[in-house]
Amino acid sequence: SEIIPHWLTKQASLSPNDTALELEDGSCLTFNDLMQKSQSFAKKLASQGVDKGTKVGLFSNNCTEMVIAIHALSYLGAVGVFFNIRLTEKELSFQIKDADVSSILAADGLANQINNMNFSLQILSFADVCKLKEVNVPLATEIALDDAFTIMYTSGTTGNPKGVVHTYGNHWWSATGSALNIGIHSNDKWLAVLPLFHIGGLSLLLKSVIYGMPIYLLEKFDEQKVHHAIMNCQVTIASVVTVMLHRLIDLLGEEDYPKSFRCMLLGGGPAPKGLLEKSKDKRVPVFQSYGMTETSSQIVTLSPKDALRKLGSAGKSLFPAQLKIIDANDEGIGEIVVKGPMVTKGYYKNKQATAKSIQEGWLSTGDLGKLDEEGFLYVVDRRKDLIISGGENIYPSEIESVLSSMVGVKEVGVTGLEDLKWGEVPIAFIVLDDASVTEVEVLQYASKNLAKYKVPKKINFEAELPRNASNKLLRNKLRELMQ
Ligand code: S0N
Ligand code: AMP
Ligand code: MG
Ligand code: MG
Ligand code: MG
Repeated sequence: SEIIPHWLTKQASLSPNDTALELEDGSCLTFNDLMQKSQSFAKKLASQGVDKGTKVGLFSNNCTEMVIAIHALSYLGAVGVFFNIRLTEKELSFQIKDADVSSILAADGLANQINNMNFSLQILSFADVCKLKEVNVPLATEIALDDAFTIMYTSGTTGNPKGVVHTYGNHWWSATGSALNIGIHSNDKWLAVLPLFHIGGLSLLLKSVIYGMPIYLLEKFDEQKVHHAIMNCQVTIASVVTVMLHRLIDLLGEEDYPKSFRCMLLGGGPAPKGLLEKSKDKRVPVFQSYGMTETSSQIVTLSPKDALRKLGSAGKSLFPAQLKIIDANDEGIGEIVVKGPMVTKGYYKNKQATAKSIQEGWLSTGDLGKLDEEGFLYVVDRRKDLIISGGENIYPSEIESVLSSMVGVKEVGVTGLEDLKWGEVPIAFIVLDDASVTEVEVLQYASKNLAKYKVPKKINFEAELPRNASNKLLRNKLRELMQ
């Protein structure tokens, strides 16, 4: 394994007094502050037995303590398991067990929520950790690029969610690959408003220490606050998903963002052509990117020089990465497969799923795309059945399996419906074997077991569901039932 110096320690020695983190209230942490606080946090955590390879769950919204906790884990060689804070007890329970999580660090404001969930493992709020005594353990001075650093769960067409393992090397190559495309400017300040528990958000923290660049951290998305940050706080780059860009463009009106704002990095789902055109008209420098949890964020991004000329394209693969389209039809549309050092080596303790997705380093994304004559990627369709609502992934099978377990429900089919607010939302079609079951009851049951964004926006009761000759559910025919 290649060895590099610990990245935060290195940056703290190169640029001790430069800003690492800036908050809404104007307060800042320098790289030296961030190193000191992270090392102290690490020594406190060590008192709880956290050391190399320990899986530590993180349940937090965006805040300074979360940033500190993440770097603290790296000083101990521990692995961070990132939980989506919208998940229910049932959903979290699976991930905690699957990832062998031994303790959970929770944001102070969320500790109650997760404590009420009755997990039989240690839960410490960030404030709890701060009260612990430092133990004088040796902290990492180096990073082995092949070591695992983070795990994030992602669902699939069937079966349980899978833990995507990111090594330090994956994050390193993601950050350098991005820099070789977007460049590093001395005045750069990257806005982090995407949740840090998804890869698009987390990747910014690692870019920060590797580039020596400040992050402007927002606790959560609020279009007014993002607008303010871009207009008045010298943010030069922001990462957003489509729904965020929609709301920002509406707010922008006839104003212009400052000239120094050089990149609105759009990812995490389809980029509607209309929105891209509107952004162009308003001189918002949108760069579409394509990536996923498995590729440690963007692996294909439109470069500044092509952004206007190739509107609608996700660009070319980043410098260290490769891309090809396989099994193309006569229109050239086929599956997007990618390779590069930012691609995960696999799913946690799941050799079978890993072998199915990654062959000789090539990751099968399941997404459909085509290349134009100059080699620019156009993403045509998402992975089979995947619904993306406001940047959150939803698989119909997950909802179907939950609703099918409800008493009185005989069959369930779920599909996505276009939605003005979220892009797409899930809707369910249900055949009952107890006619007295109501929509309200189904929704209550769904809310108990599924994260809010996965709860179907509409329940349609049907006499039967469309199936083929071998009795397989035809999800693409479900919508026709509504007519
Ligand atoms: C869009 C967000 C911010 C919406 O949240 P908002 O408006 O703040 O909602 P809340 O006030 O929290 O809740 C209001 C009600 O709305 C429900 N709700 C919340 N989110 C959703 C949703 N997504 N879909 C449907 N409903 C939602 C709440 O439940 C609540 O309901 P009520 O009022 O009834 O209780 C938020 O959803 C958000 O942050 N989304 C983004 C998530 C994200 O990060 N996705 C990207 C994941 N993918 C990746 O990271 C890989 C790609 C990538 O790396 C990347 C992505 C983007 C840009 C760059 C990159 C890159 O490559 O670097
Ligand atoms: P996740 O790993 O949860 O972030 O999901 C990533 C998925 O989002 C990809 O596999 C695609 O299906 C979708 N996606 C990401 N970028 C784009 C894009 N530029 N256009 C269309 N879909 C995208
Ligand atoms: Mg996902
Ligand atoms: Mg809101
Ligand atoms: Mg497993």
